[in-house]
Amino acid sequence: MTRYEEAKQRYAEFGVDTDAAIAKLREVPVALHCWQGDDVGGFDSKDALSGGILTTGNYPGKATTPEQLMQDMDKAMSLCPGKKKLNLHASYAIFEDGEFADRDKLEPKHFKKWVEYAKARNMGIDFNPTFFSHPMVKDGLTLSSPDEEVRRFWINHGKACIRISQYFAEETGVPCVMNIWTGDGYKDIPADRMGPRMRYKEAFEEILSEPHDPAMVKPCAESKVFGIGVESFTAGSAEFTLSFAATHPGCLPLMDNGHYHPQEYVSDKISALLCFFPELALHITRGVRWDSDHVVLLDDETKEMAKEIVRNDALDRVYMALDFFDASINRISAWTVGFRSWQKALLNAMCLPNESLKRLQDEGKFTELMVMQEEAKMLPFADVWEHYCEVEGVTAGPEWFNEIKKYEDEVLSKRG
Ligand code: RNT
Ligand code: ZN
Repeated sequence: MTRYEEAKQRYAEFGVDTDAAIAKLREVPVALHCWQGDDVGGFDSKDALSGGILTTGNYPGKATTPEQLMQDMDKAMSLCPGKKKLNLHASYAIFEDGEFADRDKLEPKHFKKWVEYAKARNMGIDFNPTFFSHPMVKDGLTLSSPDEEVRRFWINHGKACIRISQYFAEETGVPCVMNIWTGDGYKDIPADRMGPRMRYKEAFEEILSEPHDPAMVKPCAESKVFGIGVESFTAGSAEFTLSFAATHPGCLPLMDNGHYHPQEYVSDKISALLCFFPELALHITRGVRWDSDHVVLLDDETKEMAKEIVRNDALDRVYMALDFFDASINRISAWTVGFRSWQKALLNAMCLPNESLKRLQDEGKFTELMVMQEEAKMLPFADVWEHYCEVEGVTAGPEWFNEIKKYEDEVLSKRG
């Protein structure tokens, strides 16, 4: 018997069908974010990263052209099992032959190369308007700015992004999740909190008025508790974005698990939202003391989030995207570890005896529930993971890192 066959039997004793779990996971798309590859730099502006987010580190070999970024993403994806979706930011527009369009004038054609890239790899595309790292961010504000001209510029950007999202969906045949996040806020105690929020609300509504097919374009509102330089006030707080999504049919709430107080857990919030929203979206990250955007690992909270999606049978109601950016380590390894970690968390959740554990809870058998939850942790998960990787044609063990070392030698180290 192979190790997998043995493992399969052990799991079967717990009532778990590992073959079924693997077959299911292979169909679940997870979006890989292009911005880990170049420290959220993008191609459309020379402006430094701003808007309350920050990358630290200067690991050599960063992608600086669309071709390099695509090549690097290919490398990462070749080392990850599972179905992928591409996650783009508007700042990654590709301009050809010296042409340029500012953010409010972006058109589908500026993303044609990305569509070709995605189609050739059988991937859908998610999209994000870029409300940061741009000279039209005035006093740290975009959609909530008191300056009409600033607001107009960013509303037009949002509308352009809806049209581009519609184009992505039509071209790929896969719904496009379009996430709105702005870092709008204040460093110090504001005198008016409501004004910026009302302006944000109205601007958001105007963006959503841009025609789109709600079955194919899924606008989202992402909240945040605070950002670097905007520590005292964030217009798009949790209450603001959640209420916005709740009162605007077709708009999904997006929870980034780095965007809450450190004692708040998104794993606990998923079911709360599933009671009310037909669909929701996640940015999966790892906050270390704050929204630090560290690489996702297979830690307890990551596992718990995956469990909440899987055992509530919500894989088709929760759009999952990774969101982290570490510039201090090999960026392709960062992508790979993050993507593989989330795959492990999903597979682990699918290989738990979820139904019988629920039953123990409902029968009030709390001692047995604790015992069984702890015993389930000792099942031979690594053997199932290895088999899944084999089926997906990728390396299961740490040998994948040799590929990266080789790539660093042959490709990354030659970049200027
Ligand atoms: C920032 C938000 C946002 C960004 C990306 C680049 O705190 O998490 O989602 O990370 O849009
Ligand atoms: Zn995010």
